[in-house]
Amino acid sequence: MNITAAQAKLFYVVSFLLILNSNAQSLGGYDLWLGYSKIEDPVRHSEYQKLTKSIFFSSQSPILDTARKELWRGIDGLLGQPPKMHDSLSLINTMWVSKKMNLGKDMVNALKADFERIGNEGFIIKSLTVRGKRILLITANEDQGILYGVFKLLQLMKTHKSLEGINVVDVPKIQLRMLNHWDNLDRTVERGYAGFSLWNWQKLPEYKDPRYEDYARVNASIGINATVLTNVNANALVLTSAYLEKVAALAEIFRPYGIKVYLTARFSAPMEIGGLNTSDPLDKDVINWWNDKVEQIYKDIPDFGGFLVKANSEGQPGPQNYGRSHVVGANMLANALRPFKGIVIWRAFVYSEKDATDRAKQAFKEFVPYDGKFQDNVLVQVKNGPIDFQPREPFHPMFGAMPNTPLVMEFQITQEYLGFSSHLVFLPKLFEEVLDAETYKKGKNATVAKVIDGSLFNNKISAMAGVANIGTDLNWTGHPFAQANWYGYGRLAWNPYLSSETIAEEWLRLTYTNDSAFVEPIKDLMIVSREAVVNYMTPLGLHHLMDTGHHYGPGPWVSDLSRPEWNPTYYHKGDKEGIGFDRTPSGSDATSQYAPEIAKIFNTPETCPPEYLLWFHHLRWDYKLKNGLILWDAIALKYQEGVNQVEEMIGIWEQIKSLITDDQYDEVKMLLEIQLKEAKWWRNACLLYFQTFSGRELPPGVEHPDEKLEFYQSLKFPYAPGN
Ligand code: BDP
Repeated sequence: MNITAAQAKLFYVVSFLLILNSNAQSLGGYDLWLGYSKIEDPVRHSEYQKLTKSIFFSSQSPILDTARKELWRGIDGLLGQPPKMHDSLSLINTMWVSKKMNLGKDMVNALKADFERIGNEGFIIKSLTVRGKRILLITANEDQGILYGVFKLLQLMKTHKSLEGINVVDVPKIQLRMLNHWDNLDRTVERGYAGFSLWNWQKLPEYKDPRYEDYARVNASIGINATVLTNVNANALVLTSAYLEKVAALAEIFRPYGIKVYLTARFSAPMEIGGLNTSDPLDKDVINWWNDKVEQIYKDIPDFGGFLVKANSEGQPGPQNYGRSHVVGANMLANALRPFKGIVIWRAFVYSEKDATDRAKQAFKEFVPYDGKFQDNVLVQVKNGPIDFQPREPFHPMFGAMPNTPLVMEFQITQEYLGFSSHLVFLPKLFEEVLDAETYKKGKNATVAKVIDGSLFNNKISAMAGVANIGTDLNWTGHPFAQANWYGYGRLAWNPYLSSETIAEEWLRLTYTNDSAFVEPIKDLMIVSREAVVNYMTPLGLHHLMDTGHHYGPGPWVSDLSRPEWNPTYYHKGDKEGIGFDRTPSGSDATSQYAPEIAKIFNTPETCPPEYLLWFHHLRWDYKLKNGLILWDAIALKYQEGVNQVEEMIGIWEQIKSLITDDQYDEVKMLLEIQLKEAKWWRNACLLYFQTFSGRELPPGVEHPDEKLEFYQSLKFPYAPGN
């Protein structure tokens, strides 16, 4: 077929427009997944224009105002012209945004079943015919549902989904979808790699940084409805009047976005800021102090969420300082909060240097006997694995073991053990692995997700928490792809059954472009990134090999720390014979904390999934794996595989160069080069060190380290961030 000059010109114009047809972020990533650049696809543009030509949106509340503002902003950006919005319903309206109570009886009846399903936060987006006219309806029982529905509609438009015959009924499966900020009052962020804390305590309450509202908006867009502002290693000062005023100012900004504020409560606060000489939870003065404190908080912040508490963990004060249990401590605070409908979230991250039991067993041992003893406004927050946010851990055995206590899943979004904000690691892959894990606690299909969403044991309250990776960096998260971890965490808190592939695709389309030439390969890159980091840091079930304090880089040789269970050598137990932690009945017997069906699988190296092999077994260097390799070779090849995977990731990134802006490309390219350098560093340091035990040569295919072990051991990082 011959093409004319005019056709050729048209082709170039269209191609040019297609390149522009991206959601390319402005302001170096500040927009996150919420940039609303104009949709150039003519078909979608005209479809959306027709549907949103005249919008009936009556807002009578702050949350509805937020929703209305967002809809206006989104349509203005996506379609290139502001929509016409009306407060009263008329025949010309092509779109209705309305709560159930403002809909006509007939429509409510027609949607009865949907309204019953969606609770307080769910929404319905539906294409309907009313008196012969097609309309697009967003409705919900409550304001918050409308807000989430508006965000959903804009996301559908951004990703060019047809709204023809649309029928979306969506409801969060988990009630409390929380961020945990490990932010200190001096604005440093424990384990934060994206700058300083967003909360400018010095200038609050008067100075309200516009960024606070942007923060709330972004969180609302993925359904996050709760935020703990302060570090679990808590500072009692935040509970003083001077700070509570500041907290109240933040709460006021977040309220129209449906986000409640929580604080961490330092257990010794009655002594530190209350002038008492004890913090014993059974002491009358202590009880009164907390009651008064809580009352004071609710005066300033009527919808205050409650307290998150790290007690008797890593040196933090707690009820055990007075010979009282976690239950007594948690219930005392729960009693203070109950009249105001506040809750206590009590962390189960406990292990003691005085207890010789395998650290992986201690939280279970301490908490499971308390099942059913906490007040009904207490939740127990459990990290995803039994040690500490490692690149890979088996799921925490507490999930499924406390049927009468609502358990909160605690994920770490900030990459403390996964390359800080320099490495591209797509965490929803890790989160999904944990959520999908089978507990066998009530027969088959009793996954961790079902424990968390309360469906397995009919818990009345459900929650998920993510340790935030957010800071003052222009793009919020340091690494542009770390934004995907924030996004993905929010999506999984909304629906823990979503697949990581779905999430990656959504995020890429919303953040970069709808061009599948970009989306498909980069989705693959994201999916492989989690396995890559496991391979180059801690393959085959190895864990806790990082350097001390800052946790940056490898330190498998560290063995001189004051607490035995802080030493990497405690975990890998490398010796002349072999390597790995025996957690079977012949060792620490940690496997007995799982259901027998799982314990059986973990207990024998032949049936144990290879990814957990050295988590549960101490094996000889020449142990033969199912794939025919001896253990030493398998470890070495896994480390190499991790490095190779990063090289592949770089190769994929190079291929998409022309599809995004130079700035977007360069930023990630430079970070991937750091990741590659550090992957090699991990491989070299760990293999050289383990080689001192195995005494074996590196197998063919594994690159030889360019430095000696002593070099890697000599590296020091006094200013590594987040410590
Ligand atoms: C560890 C972190 C430490 C936290 C602790 C916790 O290194 O900074 O305080 O977890 O979760 O992973 O309490």
